[in-house]
Amino acid sequence: MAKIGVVIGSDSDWPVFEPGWQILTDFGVETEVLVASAHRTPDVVREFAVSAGERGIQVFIAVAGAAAHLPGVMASFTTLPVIGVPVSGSALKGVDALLSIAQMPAGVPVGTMAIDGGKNAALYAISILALSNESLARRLLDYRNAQAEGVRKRNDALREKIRQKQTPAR
Ligand code: RP5
Repeated sequence: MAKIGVVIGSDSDWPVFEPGWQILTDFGVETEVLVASAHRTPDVVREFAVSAGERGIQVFIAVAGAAAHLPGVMASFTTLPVIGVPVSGSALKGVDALLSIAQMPAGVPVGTMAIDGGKNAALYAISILALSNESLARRLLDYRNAQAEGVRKRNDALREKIRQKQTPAR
């Protein structure tokens, strides 16, 4: 079974990724989560990246805030796809992390999500795995269809509310 390696720069980043972890779990995708920092524990980061193949990891998600080097450092140690999630918890509200993660020099890419975009990181990772996993591809389509149905229902509810307000009381 395909596995996603999730590395978060600090346990304080977990609330940003927890909704994404929930999605991965709901899709039946196994995760291996590690707290490790590109600055504070660089050796642990390297070990996690280079040993991925033997543990069945196919995609990495790296979540970090402030001067967020973690996704880029992970990507430097592996050719597996690395999806970066900038965290908003800094004085610059995540703009620092967004630029650090997105502005990788050419040669070692990191796919960058929105600030605090943990859910999309999970869905993007699933879409990569779904390229070679039909059952995941079907579940991803079901997820999209359910989402579209939710929008239709909210549209109907809002239009009904507006209609009732427009109807003059007798
Ligand atoms: C970054 O510094 C982490 O990813 C986190 O977003 C931020 C603060 O870390 P803590 O001081 O909460 O451990 O490296």
